[in-house]
Amino acid sequence: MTERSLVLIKPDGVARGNIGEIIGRIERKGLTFAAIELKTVSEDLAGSHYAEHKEKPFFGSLIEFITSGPVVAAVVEGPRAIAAFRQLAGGTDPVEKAVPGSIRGDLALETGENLVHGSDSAESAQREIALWFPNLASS
Ligand code: DAT
Ligand code: MG
Repeated sequence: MTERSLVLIKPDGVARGNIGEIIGRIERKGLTFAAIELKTVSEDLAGSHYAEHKEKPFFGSLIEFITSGPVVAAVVEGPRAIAAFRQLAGGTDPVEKAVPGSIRGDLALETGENLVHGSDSAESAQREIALWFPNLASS
């Protein structure tokens, strides 16, 4: 079944010049892009996107980081796209939970600056796509 996932290349990935590297890995896996856009992230959008983490001690630094520069927001599409991209991304902590061959495992050093976001479930994907791409028809 074809799925859609909301993928972000976070400000560290854009600033480090990793857009092409990350897009290349997504395309090599066989996933396709239903939407892709360079975006400046407002505090409002950041807070809604990360609402599940509102009570966490790192919430403030997370919002500061994700609003610190432009991100690439994309809707990635394909069979099992949600799980497929989470595998491409690797563990949240790019060292402690390093997955060799993954985006974070290969390219990131810190949990706070781990290059990419990918929706973690079908419900999250639907919510996040509506938030970032309100004009994209849901399917
Ligand atoms: P993921 O991005 O793998 O879905 P998450 O949803 O648990 O991870 O957390 C969202 C982001 O918040 C994560 O990519 C980086 C940051 N984060 C998570 N846990 C953290 C921690 N213990 N310290 C600092 N930042 C953290
Ligand atoms: Mg998450």
